[in-house]
Amino acid sequence: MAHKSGFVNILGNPNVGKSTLMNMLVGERLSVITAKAQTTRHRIMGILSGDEYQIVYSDTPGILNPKYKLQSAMMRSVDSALDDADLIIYVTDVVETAEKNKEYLERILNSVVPKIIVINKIDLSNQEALEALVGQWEKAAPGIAILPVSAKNRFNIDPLFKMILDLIPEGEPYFPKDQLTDRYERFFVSEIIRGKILETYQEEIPYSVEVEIESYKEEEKLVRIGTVIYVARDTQKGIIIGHKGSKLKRVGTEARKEMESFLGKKVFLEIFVKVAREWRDSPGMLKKFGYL
Ligand SMILES: Nc1nc2c(ncn2[C@@H]2O[C@H](COP(=O)(O)OP(=O)(O)OP(=O)(O)O)[C@@H](O)[C@H]2O)c(=O)[nH]1
Ligand SMILES: [Mg+2]
Repeated sequence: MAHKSGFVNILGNPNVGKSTLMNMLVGERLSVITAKAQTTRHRIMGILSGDEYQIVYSDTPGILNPKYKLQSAMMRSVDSALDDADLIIYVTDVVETAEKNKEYLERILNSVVPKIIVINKIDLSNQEALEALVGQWEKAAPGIAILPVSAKNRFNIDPLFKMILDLIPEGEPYFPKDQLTDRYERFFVSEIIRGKILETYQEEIPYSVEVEIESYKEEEKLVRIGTVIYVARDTQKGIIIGHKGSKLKRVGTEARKEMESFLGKKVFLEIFVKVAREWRDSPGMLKKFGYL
């Protein structure tokens, strides 16, 4: 068999399980998963290589109508994933219908790239409801393969992998076969903190936060990591820190533990909180944070 390789880009509305699916397909915890919508802000590649294939998955931010410049930048990374795909996996779930975000869906359906529609979270549904939903999707996307899965329970992930392998083109690998992603460790370390922030704080706070790694020093027995949490308003600083620093301390402890298991080394973690006023609408700050 000739070698196959391709870009398989995972798109869909917020919170449908795109990151969970990519992590399952790659077999590594690359993308942050939380119960909150808009967890993923960047396009993140997860590369799966075998002797005869290389699949370059891209996890992307959920599709939304941008309300500030950060969200516009997030949508540009979704658009870029529409452009360079060899195969698009459109992820939906048993909660939403084909009516949700129809405009963008039309754009995806009209693209010439091969597509698979994955209906995720079927563990939350029943046979009858699922059959009705599959029927809806068959009408909305005639001729396109539809596969119900449960990414969280790894149900139907192997059949999905076989479909993907079947649909990607023949070609040489794009990356060295031992490369897992296009991002450096620093990125994943900052994402671990952002994930903890998403889990710890309510309402606007997690969406107003950006995490920057200021220093990263690998020593023989430990990694020293200096980070800054940026908030968009003065009042948010106190909320992040919490009473006598309690909330931030919890975020720090949990993040450090996860970093240690990710890096396989002890971590010395320092976190500072700074205000970058309305950074989500500031081109300069968005550039500094790697969105532009
Ligand atoms: N019950 C159930 N929950 C799931 C499944 N897959 C993902 N989830 C949950 O759905 C939530 C969102 O998952 P993510 O993978 O972060 O979703 P996403 O599409 O990447 O979200 P954004 O990055 O915000 O667009 C998390 O709480 C997951 O645990 C599944 O198969 N079944
Ligand atoms: Mg995500």
